[in-house]
Amino acid sequence: MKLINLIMNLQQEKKTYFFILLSIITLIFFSCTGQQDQNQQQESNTEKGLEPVPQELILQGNNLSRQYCVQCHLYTPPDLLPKHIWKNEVLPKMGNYHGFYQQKKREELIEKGIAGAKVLQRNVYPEQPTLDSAEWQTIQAFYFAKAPEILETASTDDLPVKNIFQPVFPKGRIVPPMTTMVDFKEASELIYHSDVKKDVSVLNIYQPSGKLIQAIAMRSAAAKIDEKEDGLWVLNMGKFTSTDAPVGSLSRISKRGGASQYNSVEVMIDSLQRPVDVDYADFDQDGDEDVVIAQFGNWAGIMEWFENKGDKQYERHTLIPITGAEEVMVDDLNTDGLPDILAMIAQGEESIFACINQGNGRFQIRKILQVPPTHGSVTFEYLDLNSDGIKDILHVTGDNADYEAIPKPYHGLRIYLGKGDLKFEAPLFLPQNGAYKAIPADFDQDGDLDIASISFFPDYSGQAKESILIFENVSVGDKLTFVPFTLEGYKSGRWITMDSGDFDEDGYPDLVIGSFVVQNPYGNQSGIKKEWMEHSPMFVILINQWK
Ligand SMILES: [Ca+2]
Ligand SMILES: [Ca+2]
Ligand SMILES: [Ca+2]
Ligand SMILES: [Ca+2]
Repeated sequence: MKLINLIMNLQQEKKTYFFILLSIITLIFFSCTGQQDQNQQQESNTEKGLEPVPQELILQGNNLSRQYCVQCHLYTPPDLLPKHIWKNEVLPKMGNYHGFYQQKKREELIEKGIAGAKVLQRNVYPEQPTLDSAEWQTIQAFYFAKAPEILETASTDDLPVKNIFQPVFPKGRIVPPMTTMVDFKEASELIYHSDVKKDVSVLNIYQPSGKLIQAIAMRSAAAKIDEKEDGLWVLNMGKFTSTDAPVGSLSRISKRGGASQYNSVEVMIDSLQRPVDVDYADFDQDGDEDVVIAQFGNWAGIMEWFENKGDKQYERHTLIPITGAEEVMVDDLNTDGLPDILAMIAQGEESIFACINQGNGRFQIRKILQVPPTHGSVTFEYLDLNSDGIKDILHVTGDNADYEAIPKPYHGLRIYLGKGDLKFEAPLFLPQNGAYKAIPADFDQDGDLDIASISFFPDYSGQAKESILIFENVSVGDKLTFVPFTLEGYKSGRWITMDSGDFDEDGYPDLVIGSFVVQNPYGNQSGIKKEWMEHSPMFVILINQWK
C-alpha cells in the first residue's frame, strides 16, 4: 500500500515538459486489404528522372502486397498515403516487421529491460527476414509507383461559426496545458481533470462553475476515473510516452480518518503496460466486481481482464493479446444477462472486438469491424443513434501522430447502424481531419441525437474550424443526416479530450473539452502554438445556450 501526500499547489512552477510522441494513439503496422480496382489506378508515377516501373512489376507488387500485408492488418492500398510518407516513414517501418533494417539497427528499436523482453517475446522485430528480399523490393516498387503525391481533402473554410455555448474557464492554469482526461460525473456533479508532466502529474477536482475543490499530486497522469462507494478508482498510465514497460496502475483514492478531502492512495492493480481505459463488471458471476483494462503498451500491449479473488487480489486473464488496446466498454451485447465487453485495438490492428461472456469467466472473441492502419482509431461509442431500438457504433478515427501529420480525407466519424446480432450496416461517414472524440447528445433538445466532435489534428492553416464540430441531426424519416458547424473560440486550445453532461441542470447537455498544446501542429502559419503556450486554458466548460 502506498500513502502519499496529496496536496499540490496548482500555481506551481512551470515544470519542464518533456516532448511527447503522442501515442495514446497509434504507431502503424501496415497494411493491406483492398477493394481498390487496380484498373482505376492512375498510370502516372515515375519519380522524376527515373525509369518508369514496368507494368509487370507493378502487378506482381500488387499481388504480393495483398498476400503479405494482410497478415498483420487490413489491406492498405497505396492511395491512402502520399508517396513521400510511404517512402520515408511507413515502408521502412513495415520492413522492420519483416526483418529488414535500413534506417535503424534492430537493437535500436527494442527497449531495454522488461519492456524489451515483452517485445522479443512477441517477435515484433524478426532477427532474419521473413520475406524474400526481392519480393519486398517489388512490394515497395508497387507502392512508390502507385501512391499519389498528396492527399486531397475538401475545404471547410465556409463552415458556419455559431455562438451557442457560453465558455467558463477553470480557476488556475498549468503551464503548458497537457490534459489527459476531463470527466464529468453526474452523481457528484464534479469534473475531474488530469494533466501529465514528467515527474508529478496532477488530478484536479472541479465544480462545473470552474471552482477548484482539490488538486491531487500523482506519480503519473490519469486516463480514467470512476466514483465508487469506497473512493475514486483512478487508472494511472505510468508513462505517457510510448513504452511497453509495465509501470501503470489502477489505484483507489480515499478519505481516511474522517477527512473532508482525499488523503490516501492505494494501488489495487499494478504492472500495467500503459493502461488507457478500464471498466468493471462481475464477469464470472461470483458476486464480486472484476475489472477489464485496455493496456496500449507500444509493441506488446494487451487487453486483459482481472478476476477479483477477494482481499484486494486479482488474477490476470488475457482477452486480446494484440498491442494498441485503447478503449473498453462493458455491455450485455447478446442480452443473455452476462456482461460482455466491447474492445477497441488501435496501433495498426484498428478493430473493434466483441468479447462474448460464455459464463465462468470465459469469453468468445469476435471482430466486428476493422479499418486500415492509416485511419488511426482513437475512440468509439456504443448507443442507439437512430432510435430504432438497436445499438449502433460511432467510431472515431483521426490519429496522426506516427509520422508527419497531413490532412486525410478518410479521417472522421463513422456511424455503423446496428442490424441486430452484432451485425452492422456499411458506415455513414462524416469527415473531420484529426477527429479524436465524438459524443452524441441531443444538444438542441428536439428529440434526436446530435454529435459534438473534437479534432486534435486539424490543418491549422486552412481547416482549423474542424477543431470542434457540432453535427446537428437534421434527419428526415429513416435517412440519418447531419449538418456540421463550429463554435466561437474553436482554436483557443488544442482539443484532445471531451466529456458531456448537464452541468447547470437546465435539460440541455453541456460540454467540457481539454487542451494539450506541446506537440507541434501542422499547417501552422500563424504562431498558433505560441498563442496556446501563453493562453490556452487547461480545459473549457461550455454551457449550452441553444434555446
Ligand atoms: Ca467476479
Ligand atoms: Ca440504432
Ligand atoms: Ca437534436
Ligand atoms: Ca445544460
